[in-house]
Amino acid sequence: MNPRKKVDLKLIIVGALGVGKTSLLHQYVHKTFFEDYQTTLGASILSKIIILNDTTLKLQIWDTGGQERFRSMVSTFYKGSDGCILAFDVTDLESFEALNTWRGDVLAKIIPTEQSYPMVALGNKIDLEDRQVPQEVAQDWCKEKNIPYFEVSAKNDINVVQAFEMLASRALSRYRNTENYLTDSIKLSPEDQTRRRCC
Ligand SMILES: Nc1nc2c(ncn2[C@@H]2O[C@H](COP(=O)(O)OP(=O)(O)OP(=O)(O)O)[C@@H](O)[C@H]2O)c(=O)[nH]1
Ligand SMILES: [Mg+2]
Repeated sequence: MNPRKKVDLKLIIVGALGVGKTSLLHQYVHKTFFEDYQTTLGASILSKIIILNDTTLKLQIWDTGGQERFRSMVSTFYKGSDGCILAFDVTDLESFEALNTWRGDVLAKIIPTEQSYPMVALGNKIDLEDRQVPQEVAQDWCKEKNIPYFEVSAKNDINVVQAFEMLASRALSRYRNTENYLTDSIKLSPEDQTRRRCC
């Protein structure tokens, strides 16, 4: 019998149109990259099982389409998530400027709303020459918001695993804190017990 604990985590990836959300996810989960662009219609889910700190994590990662017309629909998926990737394209200044709005949207929708909700920011496409967002500018924004920042390339598989696993690790810590809090208070209702996803 495997003595490891198992935890299910729901993660989401958000950001402007075409910044590479789907590509990052495919690189992380399938180790593949496609040059062709197929916009994500609404949302889709990919799963990956990893082992972190002697815990088996089943990551369910929700990929959301960046198109404006899906914005209100995809925001319904934020609810109940354990962490979020904020993605932008370092060659597209507008996509970086939009991060504030994406972050605000997510924080407004997650339940419960809390300061410790895990997020990481990814500046994607660092393999390209025509950068519009200097690394320091992105770093300063993230520092101010207390969000870890990674410069990544879905195409060349740079920093992708590190970024996803940083988020998974933070989401796991938050999960454990909540679990301890609930255990300590010994006030778990049967519904709450069913809701906890640890086995
Ligand atoms: N050079 C380069 N191109 C990338 C990278 N990541 C993604 N792309 C390309 O950027 C385009 C858009 O990528 P997607 O992953 O579909 O972007 P998305 O954010 O999922 O887009 P929506 O679903 O429409 O919101 C595709 O043509 C990808 O091949 C990268 O790291 N480097
Ligand atoms: Mg997509």
